[in-house]
Amino acid sequence: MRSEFIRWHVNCFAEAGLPEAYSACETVAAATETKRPQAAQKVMLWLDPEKLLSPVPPAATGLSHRLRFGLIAATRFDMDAYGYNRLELLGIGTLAAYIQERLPAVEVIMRERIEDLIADRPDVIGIGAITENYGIAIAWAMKVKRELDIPVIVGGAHISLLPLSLKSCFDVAVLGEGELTTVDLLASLIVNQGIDYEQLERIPGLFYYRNGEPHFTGKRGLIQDLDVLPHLRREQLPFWRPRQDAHVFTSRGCPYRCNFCSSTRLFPKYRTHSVDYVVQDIERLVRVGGINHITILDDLLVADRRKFSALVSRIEAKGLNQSCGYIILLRANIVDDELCVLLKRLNTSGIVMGIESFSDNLLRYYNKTGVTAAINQAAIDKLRQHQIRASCCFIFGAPIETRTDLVTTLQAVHRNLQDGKIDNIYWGLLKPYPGTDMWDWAATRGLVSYDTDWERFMQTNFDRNRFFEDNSEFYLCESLPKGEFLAILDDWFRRFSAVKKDWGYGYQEPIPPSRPARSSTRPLETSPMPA
Ligand code: B12
Ligand code: SF4
Repeated sequence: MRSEFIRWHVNCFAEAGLPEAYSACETVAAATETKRPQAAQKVMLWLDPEKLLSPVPPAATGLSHRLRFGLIAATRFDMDAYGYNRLELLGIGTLAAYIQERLPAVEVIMRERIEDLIADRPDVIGIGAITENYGIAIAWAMKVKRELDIPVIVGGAHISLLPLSLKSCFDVAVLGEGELTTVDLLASLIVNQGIDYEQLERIPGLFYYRNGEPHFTGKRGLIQDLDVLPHLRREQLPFWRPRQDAHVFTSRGCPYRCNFCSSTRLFPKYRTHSVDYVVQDIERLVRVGGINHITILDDLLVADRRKFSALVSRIEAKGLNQSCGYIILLRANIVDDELCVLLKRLNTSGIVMGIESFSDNLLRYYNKTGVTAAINQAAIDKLRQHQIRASCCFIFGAPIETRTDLVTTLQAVHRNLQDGKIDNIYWGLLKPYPGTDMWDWAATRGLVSYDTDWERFMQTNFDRNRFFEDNSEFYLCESLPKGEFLAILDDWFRRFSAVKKDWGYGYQEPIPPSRPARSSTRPLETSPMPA
């Protein structure tokens, strides 16, 4: 009788085309065969496709218990010079929306501060982190363990790219795209009334330690059709404040593979939402939310030119480019007249382009396929010709970067600033992000490990004093001594300031070394995990 019941549900999911719920259901089925059949049946009810389509309150399903899932992104509050940490959080937002739709009996609680989340006393907490904030995630998980002693899950870019850095304060890690795996994981937590590692083995996409041994449950397939993801309600997201600008995603992944970038390792296949989906999202923001400025945060929105062109036409047809301006991210080798015309039609107020360097040697080193110094310049010229404001990103301090490479780049930036072709520059030192070739390079030299001080990955405020004082800023360049490198930057950055006062961020005049050291979020824990 019980197996009939299960088969019926499994078929429902298959028919409804819900492969991820199907796999959750399989997990439940396994649990039913072995233990707690009643709990499993309850989950089956929650997963019922009809209820998925119109979520009902748990009371209507006759359930006495909801799983309360606290979800938070590790965030710095001490240093936020550029407001990065204050943007509405789309990553955990997408995850929350999907869980709420697929598991209506799970209550997702999102907070900005860990203290507030703990005060809500959820049953399970999930923490997301990029590398620079992973130390914060560890400190928060330890706090949760101390104060609530409940399961703590970790997800996000850092752990996905470096699972072996998982610490004992986390019970389990969700690797890569989180939606499908987290739904299965929460279903398992409900059925098994906590973490049952034997059951977790059946859920692909997880990583955990058991008896000191690492366990990876296998690769989780990517979501093929991104439109299965519910539209975000931004006003429910942490760090959403009444404002006139918003952020949008239309795709995941990028067809290129620059060697310093981890995006393509995180989302290995390039996939896009349908034009309809994106236009609906934008329309709601503009017409209902009164938004008049949208940053499209895709790694490379215009990678699919045909789709981009269709998107522009639809936005135009609906008049969504009249009261609203857009910012998008570009790559030099795809900039041409046709693209610039599309950008103008979209009412693009500015673009951000990863130039990285004006040295062909370095561009090759970075694996910037299809990009040379001349192509970088041609793209800047073309954008200028079409009067599109360009902010450009640069990376300094590659292992092979010579004085000539560095000066060539800085000279070209200076010239473009003088000619009014670059509006703004963003720059950073090359960092060996986990999952990239640069991580491997640094690891073989003993510069990084699973216990690195993750704060060293902070990009947003280069601290020139730390750069000298305690080696806490990465300096990977092997061709130029630190002092010489910094003297060159100082020299050119002053020249930039003479041309344009607000040419970019992240540069400070030298500060006397007597200044107090900045606070550290270095994890307190010494982990028993293998390094
Ligand atoms: C948009 C973006 C930004 C925006 C952030 C806007 C915002 N409101 O969130 C801005 C421009 C501000 C930004 C800044 C920076 N970014 Co950024 N950014 C991105 C980008 C392009 C998209 C992030 C995103 O929202 N993705 C979409 C969502 C759906 O994915 P997600 O957040 O990873 O979440 C999924 C999973 O990771 C998982 N998940 C996430 N959290 C959790 C939590 C739990 C509990 C679970 C179970 C699962 C889970 O499930 C989610 C759904 O699938 C990514 C690249 C990428 N393609 O992802 C880089 C990326 C995250 N950024 C990166 C970096 C390095 C930075 C900067 C340091 C760059 C700089 N030079 O200053 C700063 C630091 C910002 C900061 N302090 O937080 C790196 C991080 C690498 C790393 N290992 O840490 C990435 C991967 C790009 C790269 N170059 O490699 N960034
Ligand atoms: S083009 Fe941009 S997103 Fe794509 S791999 Fe290069 S740096 Fe990463």
